[in-house]
Amino acid sequence: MTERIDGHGGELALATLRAYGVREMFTLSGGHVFPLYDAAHRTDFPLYDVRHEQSAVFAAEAVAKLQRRPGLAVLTAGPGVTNGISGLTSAYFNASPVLVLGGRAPQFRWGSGSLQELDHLPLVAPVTKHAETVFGADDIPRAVAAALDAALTPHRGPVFLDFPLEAIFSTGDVEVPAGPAIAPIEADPDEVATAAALVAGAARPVIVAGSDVYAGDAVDALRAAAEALGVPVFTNGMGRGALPPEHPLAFAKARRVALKGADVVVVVGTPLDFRLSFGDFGDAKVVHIVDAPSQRASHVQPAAAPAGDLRAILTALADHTGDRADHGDWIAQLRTAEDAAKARDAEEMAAETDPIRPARVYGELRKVLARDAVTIGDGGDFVSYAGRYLEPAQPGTWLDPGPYGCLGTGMGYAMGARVTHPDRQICVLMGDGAAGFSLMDVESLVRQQLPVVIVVGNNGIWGLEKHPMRAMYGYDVAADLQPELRYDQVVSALGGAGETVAKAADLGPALHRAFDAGVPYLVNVITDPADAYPRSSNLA
Ligand SMILES: Cc1ncc(C[n+]2csc(CCOP(=O)(O)OP(=O)(O)O)c2C)c(N)n1
Ligand SMILES: [Mg+2]
Repeated sequence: MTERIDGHGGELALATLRAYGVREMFTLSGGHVFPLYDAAHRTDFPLYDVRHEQSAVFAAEAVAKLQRRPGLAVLTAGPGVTNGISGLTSAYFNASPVLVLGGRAPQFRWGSGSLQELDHLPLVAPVTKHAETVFGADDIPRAVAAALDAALTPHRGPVFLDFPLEAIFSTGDVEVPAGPAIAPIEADPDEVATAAALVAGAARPVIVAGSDVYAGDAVDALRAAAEALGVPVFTNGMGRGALPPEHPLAFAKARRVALKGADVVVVVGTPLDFRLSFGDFGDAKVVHIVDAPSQRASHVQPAAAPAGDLRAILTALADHTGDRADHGDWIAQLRTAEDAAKARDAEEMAAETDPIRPARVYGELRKVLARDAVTIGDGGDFVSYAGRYLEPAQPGTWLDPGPYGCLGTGMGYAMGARVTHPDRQICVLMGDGAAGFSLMDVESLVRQQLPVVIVVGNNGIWGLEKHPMRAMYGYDVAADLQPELRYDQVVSALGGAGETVAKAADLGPALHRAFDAGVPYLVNVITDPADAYPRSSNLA
């Protein structure tokens, strides 16, 4: 059902956004975008404002990632838009359907030197699926709909529109599009059949499932495929939690053993990038299942690469009727490796050291977190440990920055998660370095009554950089922060609360106080600066 709207540019945009399921905007004030605020204000459309535009875009991205629908950030002309570019880029790498609406200096005197007069398009074009300037109010609904269709079409991603001042402030009278109608991409059935036969016939198959499995609402189909073919499943990104940790086919810690021993590796819904040794798994055949042909890797020759609707492809795998090998011994072998690694981790998570090691922080946190808690990682080593020691129990409960690896997502992601889940635990795991990028946005969270818990791993250094630099050069520069800085007092000053913890035994009670606080609460854990996350490549 379409609707005719007679109103200013902001009203026309907002009516279209509503039709596409957008339910809130994240923004930082600027006169160029006032009509969008006016439209929101007059229709009780929730509006959340922040202290740095990066947080607005990250908040919109968290909504997009968690809810699988468009997230909206509204940024003012010039510096508002440029401050949002790291967020847009993260959304691009994460395939998140984020729409950024930008203000823009007036077109009628373009070139005369208006305030904040910048052509944003060349800057955002490389990191968006669609970027357009909309020159007339009447054209706004069409443009918003086209942008959102592009954002929601697999392979998903961010889009950008800007509105010259006179376009958004003037009025139009137009039909508003009805909402998204995204046709699923059908994979080549022969390629799907080849993939299914390869997996079913493999002696030692492994599935690695990533973010697009969740984004494509294919979690149940993944589980069905894994169960039908008896294949162990590892996950990354938003794929984490797709199988509950207690599921007999859910694995996390035996990854190295699995990828080394596998004869067929099925990577679904995530690129063959640095996180997966660029798709090089020795002699194993690679099946790469992607949500759009554009996502096929050019640096690897997979044995099969079906491209299309992930739910349909995985359902076809589950329905495979041909021969299948028994993988019982292989699964048992991996389970032994998994259990051994789990036992080692359990020891580390219980270790009583002084200073506290990050593992213990996660050991204590695991006792406090509910199964549906949303955990957010923003930092270096401290977040690598989070990835290792936390086991998301449900899909859609884990937010990491993704392959762009941008520090500073913390408070924006927290805002988007809190808006998405008003009643769940929201917990940000932050390096002390990362804290510097977004902690001021605690003020936004306090003011708008969006309580979250922040646990800082305070080692007084940019750990993920300091340790590798020392290893490479024998010295390090630009890698130190103030030791034992009271980040909790920063949060208290901004209207939240918090405390510093230096003894392992005090962690548990502090975390309980944090989740009961009802305001943004920062637990500032003084951790061991000598502790370095073991990794093969440290460049980040
Ligand atoms: C915006 C941005 N700047 C710089 C980096 C490079 N970088 C990656 S991890 C890291 C150190 C993070 O330090 P901290 O948050 O304190 O976590 P730690 O490693 O100490 O646990 C840096 C500087 C980055 N990824 N993103
Ligand atoms: Mg640090």
